[in-house]
Amino acid sequence: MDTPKATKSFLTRPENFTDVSRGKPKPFTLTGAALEKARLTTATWRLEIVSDGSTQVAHPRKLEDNTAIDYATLVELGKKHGIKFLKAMQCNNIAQPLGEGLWEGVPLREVLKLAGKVNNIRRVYYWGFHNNDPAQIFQCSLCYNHVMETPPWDLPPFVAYRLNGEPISLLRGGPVRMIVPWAHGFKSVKWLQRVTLTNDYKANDTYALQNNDPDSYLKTAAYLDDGPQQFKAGEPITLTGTAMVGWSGLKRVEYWLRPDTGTHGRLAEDDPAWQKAEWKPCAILPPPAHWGGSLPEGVMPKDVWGFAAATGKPKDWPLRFSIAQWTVTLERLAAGAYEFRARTIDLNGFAQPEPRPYQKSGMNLVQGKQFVVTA
Ligand SMILES: Nc1nc2c(c(=O)[nH]1)N[C@H]1C(S)=C(S)[C@@H](COP(=O)(O)O)O[C@H]1N2
Ligand SMILES: [Mo]
Repeated sequence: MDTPKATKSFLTRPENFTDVSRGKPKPFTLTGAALEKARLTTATWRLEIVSDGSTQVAHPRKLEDNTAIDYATLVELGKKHGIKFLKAMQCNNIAQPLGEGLWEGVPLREVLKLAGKVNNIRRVYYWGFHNNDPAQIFQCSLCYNHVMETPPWDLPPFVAYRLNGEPISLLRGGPVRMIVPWAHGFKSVKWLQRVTLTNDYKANDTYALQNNDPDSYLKTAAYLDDGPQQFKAGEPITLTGTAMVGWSGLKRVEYWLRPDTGTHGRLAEDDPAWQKAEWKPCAILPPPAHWGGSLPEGVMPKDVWGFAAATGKPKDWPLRFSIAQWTVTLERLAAGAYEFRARTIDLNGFAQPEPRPYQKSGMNLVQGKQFVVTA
């Protein structure tokens, strides 16, 4: 069999991400003076780092005394501490990933150091620009440990200022956005403006209000591409899709094909058919042969996190927190109607949606589709 070739581009153009934004008006609709007043231009952007009264912060960074961090300071910090990394954005409540980018930013821990010594801290709260209506605040939080200490093989949370080799657009949450690599989108606050250091130990996440698990992290799961639903008998049938590589990594993608059972593709989560399903392997596409063409101009593969300096190739494949592509070719199918499902197996050996089928900590139900083979 020939090695399947990647069919989709690796990075999503910033304007083609599926947008998930609250707010009225949405910050990216502001222009001119309103945009400047919102401090959402590179010249007017500021980041505050303050205590909520429960911690002691040696050098708080505040708007009122002109000590808030500006864009130039952040970019300067990036010259020393900046990291480029690949990551897909995914919403806790939307199955398909929203898009994948090459992000660039400074680890949040380096930015926090600009506020000096902090005592009595347990959590980091942060929010993005919003209007004066408190109901519009989009905020969330991380525990202090996860900000300051991440294992060397994991990406830390970032204060990000570039996407796909360009400044982050207003549409994608620029000029500066938080990116929490292992988390769903709601931790990656757009239009970042304020960090509050607190002794509180509880999550304050806006997303926790809708019964979402505020500590959920990215799940490994397979998704099906759209495509033809009719084929001719005798012709090979190629089906493709993507897989999100979550925190627990991706071992393989599998498919299950069976004759259509006449339920319009519906199969209850507790249907005994799941237990008898025969799963067979799909092929995961290899990394692009030439990373140069897959990365933004001027970005060297060896400078991307997780790539080997000597070879310019990713050390692991598929890359965690990114999107893998898979394909399978079905041969000699008899005429008839079929149901096709795909699932992932993570590096722990868990088949999707296990080990945590609870969907409010990240959607990952097994997807399926139907197709017909005509004589
Ligand atoms: N300030 C702000 N940041 C935000 C949001 C928001 O509404 N306001 N939505 C969050 C959610 S729920 C998701 S899934 C991601 C979506 O990122 P995207 O619009 O860049 O795809 O942004 C997150 N950051
Ligand atoms: Mo989301």
